[in-house]
Amino acid sequence: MHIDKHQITQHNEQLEVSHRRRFMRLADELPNAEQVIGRLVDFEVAIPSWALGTGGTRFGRFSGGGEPRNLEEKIADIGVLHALNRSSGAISLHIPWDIPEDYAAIRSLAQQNGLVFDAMNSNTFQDQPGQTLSYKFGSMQHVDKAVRKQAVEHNIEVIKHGIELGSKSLTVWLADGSSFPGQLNFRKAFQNTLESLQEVYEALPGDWKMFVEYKAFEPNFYSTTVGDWGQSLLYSNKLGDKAYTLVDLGHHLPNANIEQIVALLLMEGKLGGFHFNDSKYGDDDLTTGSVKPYQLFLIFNELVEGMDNRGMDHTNDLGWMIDASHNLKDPLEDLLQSVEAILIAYAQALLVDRVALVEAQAANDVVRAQELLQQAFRTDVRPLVAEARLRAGGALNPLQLFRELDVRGQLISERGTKTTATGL
Ligand code: RM4
Ligand code: MN
Ligand code: MN
Repeated sequence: MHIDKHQITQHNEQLEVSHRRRFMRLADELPNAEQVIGRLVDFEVAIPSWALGTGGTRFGRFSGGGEPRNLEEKIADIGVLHALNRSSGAISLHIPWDIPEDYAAIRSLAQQNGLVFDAMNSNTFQDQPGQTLSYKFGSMQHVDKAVRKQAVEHNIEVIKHGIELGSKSLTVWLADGSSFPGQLNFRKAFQNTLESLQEVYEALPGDWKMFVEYKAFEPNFYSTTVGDWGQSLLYSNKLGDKAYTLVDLGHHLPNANIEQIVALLLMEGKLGGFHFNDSKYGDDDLTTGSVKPYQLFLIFNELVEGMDNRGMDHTNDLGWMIDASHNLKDPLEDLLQSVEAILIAYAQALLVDRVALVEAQAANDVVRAQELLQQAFRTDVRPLVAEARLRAGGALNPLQLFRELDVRGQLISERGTKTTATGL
């Protein structure tokens, strides 16, 4: 499945007149439309290899048709997304689900699709066929040194695959924790995990980053060994300059103030990566922006303010990634929606009048401060996002074109109706 330039051009020609009208009206009202467009053109969000198949719940999995059967097909799927929106030019691999057989071939396939390799993910939350020791009672925290060693070696293996592909970061998410009080000694579990992470850190190339992802609960339900941003920050501070905290939006307890967490991690120079998704209750992994778009905007507001405060490059200094996995929608349509929601929230955050906000805060003008944020949030920035995409060579309406071209139908005829992507 490949999308030709002329198919995009043809689609854009049909929508051009009405787009131009809406865009001109909006650009006219905004003081910084061109600057926002420039930022949007540069912005990239990595796509996780495990989001391309239909996700399941613990009760069942309903595979969709045409799911990618191997790494090559996953790269092709993300190539389609990137051709449509020009903002998904990176793939994040999960090992062992995506072990490359031929590095050079995979690198060149990615290049043909305009993709680079984002963070590599290790997996010590499942036992693999033929694995010597089990992770049933944890991996890096395990009471048995031999299990910890196996987990460390797996992570070093993942780094090696990443080096071959040109990745520059490793994300470690651990399912480690306990489900019953008394099961674990919290301090020992922490120390064991720290020691294991230190060994992995030692193997990290000089220009790599390590992201320590936290999660409040699940699969363990009493304690998690990297359970919140405080614990993740402890680990990354102890590990060193190449270690950072990774925030996954779905990994907090209900109603957590994620925007405040983001602000403080940025202040400490310890925010490294970001996993976008949305949720109502727990780690629901729903489409980004589908449930709480205002929260997404408030998070972006802190991201933009905090990155600017430290002189950070918006596109490259943080690892941006979607981490969602769905069981109702076409995964590719879902990802197109997520990327769009991210770009919308980012554009809105770029519209906040920062000078006026600082003044309102200094004057304790609470009403004005709220008005300034909501003025930005209530602006329909979709024409700016579409204009950025147009200038970057993408489709004015990626989702519409995806359906017009019957991409899923073509994938089903290429791959069949009963394919199952490796992953969760
Ligand atoms: C976890 C976490 C990780 C991802 C796995 C598949 O809940 O979000 O980032 O590696 O799911
Ligand atoms: Mn995640
Ligand atoms: Mn998750």
